[in-house]
Amino acid sequence: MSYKRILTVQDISCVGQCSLTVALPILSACGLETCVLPSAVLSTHTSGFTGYTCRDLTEDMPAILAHWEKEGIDFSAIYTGYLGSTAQIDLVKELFRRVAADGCVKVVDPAMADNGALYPAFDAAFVDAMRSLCGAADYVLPNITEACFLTGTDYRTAYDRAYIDGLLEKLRALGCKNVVLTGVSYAPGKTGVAVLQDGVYSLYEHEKLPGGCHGTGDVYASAFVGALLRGKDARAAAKIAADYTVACIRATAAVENHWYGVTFEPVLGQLMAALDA
Ligand code: PXL
Repeated sequence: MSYKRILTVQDISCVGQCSLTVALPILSACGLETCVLPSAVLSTHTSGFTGYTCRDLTEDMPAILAHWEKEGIDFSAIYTGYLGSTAQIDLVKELFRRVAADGCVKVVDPAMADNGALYPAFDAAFVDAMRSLCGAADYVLPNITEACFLTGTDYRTAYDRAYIDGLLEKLRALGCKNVVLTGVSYAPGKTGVAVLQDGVYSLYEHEKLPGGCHGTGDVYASAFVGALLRGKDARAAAKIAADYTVACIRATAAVENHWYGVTFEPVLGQLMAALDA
């Protein structure tokens, strides 16, 4: 039996159901040994809470990497989510060089923006650094806002296939081998994921549920990586992750006053079943 060890690098938002508190349980449920490199510890995530604490762990990261290297520890996949600074992006590039096993799958979720705007912590220099990290990835998973920032494209809420094709091609021109673009909606009531896998376009469309939920990007990316590492191709993994995310959003809507995150736990069984199908 092949047993895969994956490293995920992102923050721990202690409360908020995003980043590591989502990635770790989802990847474990997918049957993967999941190692973590926490980039920061925050009391909550930064979207909707005020007065959160944040301890940046950038200074600890080089010593952690050096220790792993000394121990001969390497990874079948490295998956990055929310990163706090350009220094952390540089460290991820070091990880790609120094602890990637042969054939290591590098997945970058450029978690930095949504709904046409950057998250509060980020600026143009961060976008430049993220662009360069995406160029070193096998798979990138931006939403449309992030794709626009990465490619210098005007953000639009109404668009056609040519606009999406333009984003996918410009992302590929950065050096990313495969692109999974989330939140692609060509018709009211529908949304989906556009995948450019080895240059071949596909779209998985599904129902668009009313109301957004914070953290869906992290749920989606974690489930996608889990499915990919379980041997699905990008197209199949994109579908499995989309179906799971829809189930999570539905489950969240059933919980009163749960505004800050996605209740992904009660439907983990659905993800596991989809991987075995
Ligand atoms: O879900 C992305 C995310 C992760 N981590 C932190 C965040 C956010 C989005 O706002 O603030 C700390």
